[in-house]
Amino acid sequence: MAIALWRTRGAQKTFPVLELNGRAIGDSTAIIAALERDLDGPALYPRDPAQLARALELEDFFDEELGPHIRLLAWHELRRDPRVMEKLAVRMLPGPLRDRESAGPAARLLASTFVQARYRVAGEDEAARAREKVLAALDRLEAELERGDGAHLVGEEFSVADLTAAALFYPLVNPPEGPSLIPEMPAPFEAFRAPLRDRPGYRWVERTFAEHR
Ligand SMILES: N[C@@H](CCC(=O)N[C@@H](CS)C(=O)NCC(=O)O)C(=O)O
Repeated sequence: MAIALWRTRGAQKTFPVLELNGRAIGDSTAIIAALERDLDGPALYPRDPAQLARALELEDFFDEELGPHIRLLAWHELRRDPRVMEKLAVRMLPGPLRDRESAGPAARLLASTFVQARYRVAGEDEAARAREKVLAALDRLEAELERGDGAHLVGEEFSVADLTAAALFYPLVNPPEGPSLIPEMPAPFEAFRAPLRDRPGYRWVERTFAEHR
């Protein structure tokens, strides 16, 4: 958080932060807007104004209605499983610290304390609500896919809507093309995930990572 605040001169405390043409831009929505404006390359914004409005509405939906809830759920389960939490916390340490034997328990304690203080992840009621929100987002993803060609959320091209939905479902699906920060998820998270594996939305996330990442 300190680094993000420093790079964006106090404007943003989360990552990602993109440095582009001498400017540090925080928040993925603003980052994508800047990339569309300032760089040539495959467009993430549909050209058709009506499709663009729909794509931005879907970006906003997954950003607000999926992102915070899937994060809370993942941290909730990780925090309850000291063994997996320690593995993850050690992977996030800078190189030289990672190799010290005593670093594991300290990193776990620090990570555990931080995520509870920052996101209030310890409550069972909050975790149950997060599960409902993730399932509602999966329902919406599938409903939107049914409206179109089945491969894309808006139109027939990969857009900001596909990018946002697939990226934010990453902790649930954990596709092989994604970042490999999470060695394994705790058993209760696996139990939540298992019945979803055959859902069209879950499969779409796997396919989208395989084709576009
Ligand atoms: N809506 C923001 C969410 C960013 C976000 O939550 N980033 C996480 C890492 S993926 C973060 O930096 N968390 C640190 C914190 O919230 O303290 C975006 O799309 O950029």
